[in-house]
Amino acid sequence: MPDNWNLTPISPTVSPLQVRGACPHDCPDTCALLTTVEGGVATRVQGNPAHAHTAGVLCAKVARYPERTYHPERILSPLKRSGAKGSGQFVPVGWDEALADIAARLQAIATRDAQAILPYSYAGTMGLVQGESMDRRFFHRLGASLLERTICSTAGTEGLVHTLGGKVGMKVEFFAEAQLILIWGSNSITSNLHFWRYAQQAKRQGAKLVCIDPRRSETADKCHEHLALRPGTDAALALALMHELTVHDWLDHDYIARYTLGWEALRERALQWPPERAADVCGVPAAQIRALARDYGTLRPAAIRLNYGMQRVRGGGNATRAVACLPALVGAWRQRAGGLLLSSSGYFPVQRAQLQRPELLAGRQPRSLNMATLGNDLLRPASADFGPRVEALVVYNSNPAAVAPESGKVVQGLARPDLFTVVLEHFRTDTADWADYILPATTQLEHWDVHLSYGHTDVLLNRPAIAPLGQARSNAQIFRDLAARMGFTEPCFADSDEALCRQAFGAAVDGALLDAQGFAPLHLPDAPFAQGGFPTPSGRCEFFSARLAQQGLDGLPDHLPNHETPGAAPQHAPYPLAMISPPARNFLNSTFVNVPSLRAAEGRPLLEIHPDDAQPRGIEDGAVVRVFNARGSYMCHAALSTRARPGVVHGLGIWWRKDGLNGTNVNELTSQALTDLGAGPTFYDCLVEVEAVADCS
Ligand SMILES: Nc1nc2c(c(=O)[nH]1)N[C@H]1C(S)=C(S)[C@@H](COP(=O)(O)OP(=O)(O)OC[C@H]3O[C@@H](n4cnc5c(=O)[nH]c(N)nc54)[C@H](O)[C@@H]3O)O[C@H]1N2
Ligand SMILES: Nc1nc2c(c(=O)[nH]1)N[C@H]1C(S)=C(S)[C@@H](COP(=O)(O)OP(=O)(O)OC[C@H]3O[C@@H](n4cnc5c(=O)[nH]c(N)nc54)[C@H](O)[C@@H]3O)O[C@H]1N2
Ligand code: SF4
Ligand SMILES: [Mo]
Repeated sequence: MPDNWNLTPISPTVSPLQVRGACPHDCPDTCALLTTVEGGVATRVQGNPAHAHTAGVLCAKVARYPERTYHPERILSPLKRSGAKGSGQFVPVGWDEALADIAARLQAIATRDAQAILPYSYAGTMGLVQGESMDRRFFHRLGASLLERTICSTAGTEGLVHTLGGKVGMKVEFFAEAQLILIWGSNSITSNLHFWRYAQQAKRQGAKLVCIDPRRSETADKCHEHLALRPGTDAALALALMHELTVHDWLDHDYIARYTLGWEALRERALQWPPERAADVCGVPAAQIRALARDYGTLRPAAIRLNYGMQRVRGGGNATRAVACLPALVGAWRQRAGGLLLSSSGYFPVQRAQLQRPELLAGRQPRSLNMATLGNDLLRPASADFGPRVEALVVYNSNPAAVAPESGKVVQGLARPDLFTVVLEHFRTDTADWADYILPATTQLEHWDVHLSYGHTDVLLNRPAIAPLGQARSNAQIFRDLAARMGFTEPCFADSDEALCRQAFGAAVDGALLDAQGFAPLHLPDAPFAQGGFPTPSGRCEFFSARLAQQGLDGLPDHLPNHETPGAAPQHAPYPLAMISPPARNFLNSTFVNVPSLRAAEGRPLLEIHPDDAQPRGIEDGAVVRVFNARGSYMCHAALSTRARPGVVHGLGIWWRKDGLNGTNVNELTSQALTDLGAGPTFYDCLVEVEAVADCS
């Protein structure tokens, strides 16, 4: 069936103009943007009031988009390293010279073994065109190493896949009609603002809001209840809730019998988790667990907003499975305002094979490297097991020196004189500092793209509002240009960015509607699992997963203690505090850290620490502290705060390393250990010690 995508370009002569776009950031809200353009300059970026989820409101970060776009430090021409690696010395060069040199260097490596080339990208833009189209074609054709893009969500994803069948769940708008909302591992006011609007609506209509989070976050402040459990203990809590639902018979037996699998086995496991046992593990009062179970067992509709904050620990996959079992037990899915939402991205009919062209591998099966272990992999020698040493790294849409775990090793790898590094960027990030070439990329205001959402169920189109600044080119254009230099002649390397937009969804989405209003809804039932129909192999909610059992894993969800539990192993003894490092409100991972107004709002790199932990260490509010473990050390200012529970400290936000008092950030401390399912990183499974530093700044 032909698609009806028209993609009319904007008129360059009308001024002022309002151009419809989409927020590109890694945020569940995927807002619809309206950019005002005057004389070719973007003067204002607002939320599109016509888009219901955006409702005309943007977060503080993206409301500052012109400030970021026209930032005096934007990279506007290709830069070639002119001093020692990491010296920060670069000279501008023309595109022809840069592309020719990069192509020659990659070609020389590929002639020996293309797997020595590693692409590294994540979600700097979530756009399907600038994030996962021409780039994938290029690396597939080359035969480069594949990248497992695990850095954020794979533990939770696998947890959902093995329970509900995929990244599917409630429609976000129906949270507004719930009577009970569990906000679980999510600081919604910071990282999911437009969901919070619906939660507020529910609250005004009498709903009870409960926050489950080790940190007393801004969101916890505004909920009726806050359960401040220890990091990595969510499965224990969920099992104790099941215990209570079972012993009080707050179960929907009919739903369980018709639409679930493995209840008898799960029941037995749950009965091993009386609230006292979980209270011990989670560090919360048993009475609080009992009260939560009563609410969840008796209030309807009951909705859970799960977020990825709770799966960045060893047992993150199992914890997601345990929580995802709860709605089926009480039949919450029967109502459209009941159930659970972690991610809605599985609903979108993206034509990934069309976009990425895996057939360009032509039968080759390159090795696959996990982006969460970049530090180790950059330092590994060639071996039969590993394959060739990584000789070239091409980074785009990511800032691994700042965001990847155990960043001391990442930086040691980037500093290798024999590593050829190309970084496509807007700014001189911590990663770009180590590049051999920095290539200037366009921002969302300057290129075409099309977006799914992981927080709502609309497709969004992004039309360029302004011409590329300086010599910037879109990621897709840069890989198209590199393909041409490498002599790749397959017709798919000629596809324009607009053609890629069309290919992302084809006829599966109403292109005319997208063209006209900038967004188009998917057509989905309001209560997707009211009568079962889960996208699992059995069609049921799988409490017991035969697929996991076949892999030799536990078929039932269980509580798995963190890799790093205070006192559990001799090597952990010197590090008694658990550190989590959740998002800062005014940054988006490590993006926006260099935007002056947002940086001013965020203040300076901080460690939140409870007064009971600070006092015996002689740490005063505002003092410079050294946070350390066997992997490294990070210096910042202490914020004495009861937002922290005793025993847990918080290093908020992903500041750039170069902003740290000793040139590091929190990821100097995090480990490369992986999660139980999905081989994800364990950022919040990290023990540290903190000491006051005599004098510094
Ligand atoms: N402003 C802003 N928004 C963002 C981001 C950002 O950096 N800044 N990041 C974006 C990205 S990449 C993502 S993946 C999404 C979601 O990003 P998430 O990482 O899910 O972020 P939050 O919603 O802040 O939720 C994290 C919450 O989980 C809590 N937490 C930590 N450990 C545990 C635990 O073991 N159990 C439980 N129950 N809670 C725990 C933290 O204290 C924090 O309040 O947000 C996106 N939105
Ligand atoms: N300690 C700790 N570490 C974490 C987390 C945590 O909670 N704690 N969260 C983790 C999570 S959830 C995630 S998702 C990762 C995020 O890690 P990343 O995906 O690396 O996210 P950012 O740090 O925002 O870096 C994105 C970069 O892409 C660039 N960019 C944006 N748009 C474009 C474009 O169109 N073209 C090109 N070439 N570049 C572009 C931006 O300028 C920015 O520097 O970090 C993880 N790291
Ligand atoms: S970062 Fe999130 S809340 Fe902010 S504009 Fe983008 S999608 Fe909306
Ligand atoms: Mo993420």
